[in-house]
Amino acid sequence: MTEIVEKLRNIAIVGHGNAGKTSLTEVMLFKAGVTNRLGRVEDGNTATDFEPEELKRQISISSGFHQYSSKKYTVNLIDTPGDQNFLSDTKLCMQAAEGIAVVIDAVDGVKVQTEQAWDFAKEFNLPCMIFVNKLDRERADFSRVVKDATEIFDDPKPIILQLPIGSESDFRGVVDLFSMKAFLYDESGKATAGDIPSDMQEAAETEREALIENVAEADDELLERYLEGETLSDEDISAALRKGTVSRAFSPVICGSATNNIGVDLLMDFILSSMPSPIDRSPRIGEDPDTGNELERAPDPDAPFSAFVFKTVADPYAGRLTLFKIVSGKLGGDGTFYNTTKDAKERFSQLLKILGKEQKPVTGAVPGSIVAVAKLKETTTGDTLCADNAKIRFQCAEPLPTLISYAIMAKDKGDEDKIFISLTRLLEEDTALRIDRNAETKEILLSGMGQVHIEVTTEKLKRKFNVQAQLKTPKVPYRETVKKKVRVQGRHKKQTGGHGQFGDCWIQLEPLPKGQGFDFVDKIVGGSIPRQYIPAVEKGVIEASQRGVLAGFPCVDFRVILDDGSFHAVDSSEMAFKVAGSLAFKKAVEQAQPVLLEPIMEITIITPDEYMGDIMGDLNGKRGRVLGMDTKGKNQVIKANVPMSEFLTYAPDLRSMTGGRGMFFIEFSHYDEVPAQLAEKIVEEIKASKE
Ligand SMILES: Nc1nc2c(ncn2[C@@H]2O[C@H](COP(=O)(O)OP(=O)(O)OP(=O)(O)O)[C@@H](O)[C@H]2O)c(=O)[nH]1
Ligand SMILES: [Mg+2]
Repeated sequence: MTEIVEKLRNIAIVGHGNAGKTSLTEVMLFKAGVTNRLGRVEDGNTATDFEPEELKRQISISSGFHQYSSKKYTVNLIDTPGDQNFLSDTKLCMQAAEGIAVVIDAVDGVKVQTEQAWDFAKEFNLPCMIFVNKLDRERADFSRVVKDATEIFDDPKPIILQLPIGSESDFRGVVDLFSMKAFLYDESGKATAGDIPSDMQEAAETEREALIENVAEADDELLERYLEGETLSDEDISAALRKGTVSRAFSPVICGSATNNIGVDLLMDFILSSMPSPIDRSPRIGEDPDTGNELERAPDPDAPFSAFVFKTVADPYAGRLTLFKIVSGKLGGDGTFYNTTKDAKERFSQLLKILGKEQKPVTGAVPGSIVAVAKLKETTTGDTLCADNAKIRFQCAEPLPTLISYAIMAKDKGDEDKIFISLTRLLEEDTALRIDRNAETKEILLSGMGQVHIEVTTEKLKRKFNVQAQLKTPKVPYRETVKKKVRVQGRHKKQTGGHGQFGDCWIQLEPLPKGQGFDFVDKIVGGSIPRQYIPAVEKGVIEASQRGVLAGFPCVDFRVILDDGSFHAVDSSEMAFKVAGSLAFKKAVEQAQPVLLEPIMEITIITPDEYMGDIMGDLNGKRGRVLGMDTKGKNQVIKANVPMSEFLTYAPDLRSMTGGRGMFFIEFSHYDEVPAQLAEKIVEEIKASKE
């Protein structure tokens, strides 16, 4: 059984959007005989892009899973999305892989999203290889891409394993520097091995020398022999190539063209020979849920069962599908396990493997397997599953933070609850979404990674749950505060006929420093207001502060000191003092120079150098304040404070400024005063919208 685990490969295909990951996956499945027709992204018939939202846009939105067998090996491919909007799924699904193949477009080169995927690999300590794709395209440039990759990716450092033969429309094959053979491809993707073309002989020899030196460095003993001038055998080099790849000493670079079916067979061979199996990875560390003590699980079939859930798919008919990776032990075709995260026992009736859009029952699975079950009751993404009698909890990666929010409403009146319930279901499968009900503005806020992400979500709402949603830019949660100290009287008196009402208080209102909220101080002496009425005054103040005098936003950062008042033996009541407190507060705010506060966000923008000018100009125009700048690889990183109101829809702006090459993170920072002129305009607009 250990041999099955040794011969298992879980490879995530990652890289920037449009690099050719889905096309490459398609060719691999075709070559392995899994499919009998080669699909194309343009025709909407690939094995791993099948959701209507993907077909419409011709991009991957959710990671696709598929499997092939070759030479007694089983290879699971995870075709991840490269678009910024869907990178959270990429990150979470990369956890199920033992190694990644980074696809780089030979024309576009390394992009910000390529770097992000590379950073995720580093975070998960995943071995990497690079496939330089689209060498058939006009302006494709293998050396430039490798040079860029070497500058940007230092850990693990790229090393060249192949050279392209011919370029652009004349791209015909590759020279393999390990076997020192040329592979030339015909139109069907069939390779003929032969001698290296004479004009490439010299370059190939130089590169082979560099390769062997790099590879030898992964093994001290080998390096010593190499430095002493010994000629290393093919077995030595091949073993060291595998060792260095698996230990992240380097990441081998190979090349080809997915759509022209060049170099794909060599990629498949490399996955078998040099990429890690579950056994090559160190045991996964977890903790005992009862004691918090560290525990570990190795990919041993005889160890107790443990697994973690990295993805959930919401299906309104078939129910929830839970995808998990088995870390240790075995699982049968049906049975039970324990969910440590939810503290719940779960039962499943059919273990499944995922083959594109289909699921196929399996009778069992070993460590390292990527499998799924349907209709679990409690389990969601990120949970740990394990044997009842050997509990463990693993740490899972968090989804990426959301970047953009929209107010979401039902198109048809009365569908609001349905929207909310359906969104909750979608949140199960897409953990990069967030919904909040804003108590202040009464809106349902849908937050995600970008505009396209939010749009796709409304399309899924329609398709999966048959509810139509409308999106609107959300309202900005402004606040109000005061700038001056004042003292006023609040007097509530109604003493005409029957039982009257009487409450009278004097309060001081003063500003507090930013972010301090609210403070109420009781300084009544001599019983000018009886004890039992003092909380009522405070209640009145709090109630009035919920709706500020400027535009009805909550008032914050102030102190109220109650220092005097009077009462009536019969007519005073809690209600009367509450009204008095409320009146006093409103009067005080009007005199205390009220101002509007707006939420300020901290934004981090990562962009290639050439767009810096445009981005900085745009930041200035949007009242941004730059906090600092830094470089990261070939990119610039800008940090700035920006008003939320100006950045509600920044994703499309940045996309158009940088041709999709820039990206950003944004999070709430603090509240700050709105410049007076602008505040006036906002207040007027809000008043007008209320009328
Ligand atoms: N000329 C050429 N085009 C290619 C090659 N590989 C892929 N393409 C085309 O590039 C486009 C994008 O390919 P995909 O396979 O969808 O790219 P992807 O990396 O999966 O993109 P996302 O899923 O959006 O991240 C499609 O139009 C493909 O036909 C190639 O080797 N050469
Ligand atoms: Mg794709």
